[in-house]
Parts: sequence; C-alpha cells; structure tokens
Amino acid sequence: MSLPRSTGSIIRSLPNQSSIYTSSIRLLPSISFPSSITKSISTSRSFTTSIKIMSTLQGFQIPKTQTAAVIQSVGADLEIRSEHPVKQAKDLQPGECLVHISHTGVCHTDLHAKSGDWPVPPMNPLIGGHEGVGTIVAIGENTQKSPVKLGDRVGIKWMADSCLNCEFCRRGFEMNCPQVKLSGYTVDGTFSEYVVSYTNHVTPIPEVLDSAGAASILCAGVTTYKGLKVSNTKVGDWVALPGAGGGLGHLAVQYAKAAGLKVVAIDTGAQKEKLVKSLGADAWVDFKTSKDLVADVKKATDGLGPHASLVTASHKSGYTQAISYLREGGTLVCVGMPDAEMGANPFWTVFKSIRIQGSYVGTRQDAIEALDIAAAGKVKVIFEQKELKDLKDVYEDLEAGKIAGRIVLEVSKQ
Ligand code: 8ID
Repeated sequence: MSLPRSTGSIIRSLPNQSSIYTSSIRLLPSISFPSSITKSISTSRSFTTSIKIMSTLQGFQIPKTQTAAVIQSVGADLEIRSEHPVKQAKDLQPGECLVHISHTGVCHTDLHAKSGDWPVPPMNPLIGGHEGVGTIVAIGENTQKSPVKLGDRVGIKWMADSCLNCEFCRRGFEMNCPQVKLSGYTVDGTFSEYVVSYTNHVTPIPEVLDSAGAASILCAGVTTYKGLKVSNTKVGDWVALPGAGGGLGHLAVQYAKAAGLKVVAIDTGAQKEKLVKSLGADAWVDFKTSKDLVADVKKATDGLGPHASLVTASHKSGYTQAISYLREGGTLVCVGMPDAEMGANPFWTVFKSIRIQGSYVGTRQDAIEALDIAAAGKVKVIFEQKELKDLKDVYEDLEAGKIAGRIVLEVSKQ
C-alpha cells in the first residue's frame, strides 16, 4: 500500500477487517500512539508515524480454548484435549495469522513424528498435522505487506515459515532455511481447530477446490509434484512408484500421468492395485507377492527398466532394489523418509550412471502449481473423511499399511 508523500489524511481500509482503525494522521515527528497497538510507517520525508490496525475477521469470536490432538512426548499416547488454549489476536506477532482449520490430511510423517522415528527430534508437547485448510480469522498487528487477508481460505504446509532472505530461500530451497519452522514438528500443526501460521507462507486455495479435497495437495501433492519435477524425465518416459497406493503415491501416479509419463506402480494388496489402476497406472507390481521384483519391473518397462523411480514408501525396502531395476542413466528420487540405509551400491550406481536425488516437499511456488493442476481437474485426492477424534485409529491403520490413498479429518464445520 503506498503512502501519501505529503502531510495529510490516510484512510486505511482493508477488506474483511472488523476493527480497522481508520485514522487521520498528520505526518509530524511528534505524533505518537500507544506502542502495543500501533504500526510504524516510514515516509519519504523520513518521518515515522503510526496507525493502529486491529485485525480480526468481522463478526468472528475467537474462543479462548479449542479441541486439539496433543502428544505430550515422543512415543506417548495421543490425547484429544478440549481445553487447549487458543492464541488470541492481540498476542499474534507481526507476520503471524490465526487460521481456523476445517480439514487436515494425515501424513505418514505425522506418524514418524509421533513415534520419534527421525534423528531430528520434534517439539514436546506436539500437535502434529501439516496438510491443513482453513480460514484466516486474525492477522498479527504490525504485519507488513501481507499477501493474504482476513477471510481468505488458505492452506498450511509442512514448511510453515522461512526467512525468505537467506541464500537457501533466495535459491528456491526455502525448506532448508536455517530459520525454517515446520508445521506439526517445530511449531504446532493442523490437528487443532486453530493454528498460528505465517502470512508469507500460507497458500491461497483455488475457489474450485473444496477444502477436504485440497488439504492433501498441501503436502502429499506438492511433494510428489516436486519430486517428479526433479526426476529428469520427459513425456513418454517410464517412472516407477514404490509406495504408489499410499497418500503420496496415489497422487504421484496422477501427477506423473498428467506429465505424460508411463507409470509402473509398486505396492501391495488388491485395494491399492485397484486404486492405482483406476488412476491410470500402466503396470502394477505387488512387492509382497512378486518373486523377482527387479525382473517384474524391468519386464513392465520395455525390458530396460524405468527412467526414474520416485520412492514414497515409508520403509527402506522401497529403496533397496531401485538401483538394480533403474534404466542406465536413470534417476532415483528419494521422498519416503525411513531413517535407514537405502542400500545404494556404489559400483552399480556408477556403472549404470545413476543419479540419486533427495526431494524435500516444495516451495511456495510448487504448492501453487500443484494446487492449480488439481484445480484443473487433472489430479484428485482420493480420501476417506474422518474426524479429529479418530486420529488414534488412523495412526494404527497407517502403521499397518491399511490405508489406500489418504485419510482427511474434518476438524471443524465451516
Ligand atoms: O518431503 C518429503 N520428502 C516428504 C513429504 C511428505 C512425506 C516425505 N514424506 C514421507 C513420509 O514421511 C513417509 O516416510 O513419505 C513417506 C510416505 O508417506 P505417506 O504417503 O503419507 O505414507 P503411506 O500413506 O503410509 O504410504 C506408504 C506406502 O508405501 C508402501 C505402503 O504399502 C504404503 O502404501 N510400501 C512400503 I511401507 N514398503 C514398500 C515397498 N517395499 C511399499 N511400497 C512398495 N515397496
């Protein structure tokens, strides 16, 4: 928003803001407002003056407490608490926003976090969840140049916030920013009715997508879309997808088909086979019943093997045979995150000119692109909807590998 260059009156009116303080301000050095409710504005005349912007969605009452799924410490049972505190609008920091969550997907990463599977520990106590959609109901005072406004329907991703100024942020590796905040891991996530997020990183949701259907694009979708982007493939190439029947995998099948790739889906069980075939997989290999997985994958892919393998299996077994079945010059994209050795043999990696590429979620731009492809009807999250109180059972089913596609929780009715 540009400011007048001369002394005069500024009327600020931001859409949907209830208690906007529209004030007449004379740009004089002596002007002052109470510091807790003021916004500093530098002017072209080097004066600094202040206006107050209280930013809560019109007519919306933020409750003092909420229902949230809390894990007190790694390995502890999940508790659904109804009296969990909600950060109030006045307590939000500049750049923070309060999102009223309607839906959230449940990712295997949430289960890794709950179980303490990873060498980087999560916060304690932990509210997991990083595939959330909701409405912005408050924005922190003194927030500068927010790209979103009150009332916007936005998504919350794994990467909750980053500085946007460091070398990693500038080079498109926002997720590797030293100041990165991770939803449901280092900051509270979306398994609660209200979550504090960050105006620069929440993702606007296209109007044509309903919230339940959009939620899992914010992690499973963007991650597989980005993984395929770095897979070094082109139209007509083969891609193998170990983990194809899971939350990430079933979206990988669809993004791959949308990109003109041929897909050999690898997973197990009749339900997942039916799902991936219905989504366009060209070939199927069941990793549990196959007697020779490498031979079966090669047979399905012109005898030469796939040009890339994008592994979304949450177990190391999804990785171990990839170097063997990949085509010469192929790319192994690591997405699934077991804390384990993946058995890449240096001799065969070199001898077959294999590229091994780690792929970690996606940038803000990747998320927008992944959502746009879904909005165009080319990718659809296949999910069963449950409620927040069902989360414990969902974790058990995920652990047992019983979930084909995704589970999306309705957190609040909106
Ligand atoms: O940024 C990232 N790289 C990122 C983002 C989001 C999630 C990574 N992840 C990671 C998660 O932390 C997890 O380790 O991706 C992995 C998969 O997450 P998910 O899709 O949410 O999990 P899921 O729904 O349980 O699906 C996993 C599938 O893998 C299959 C299972 O049957 C299941 O369908 N699978 C397994 I376990 N072993 C397999 C194998 N050897 C296998 N499929 C083929 N071969």
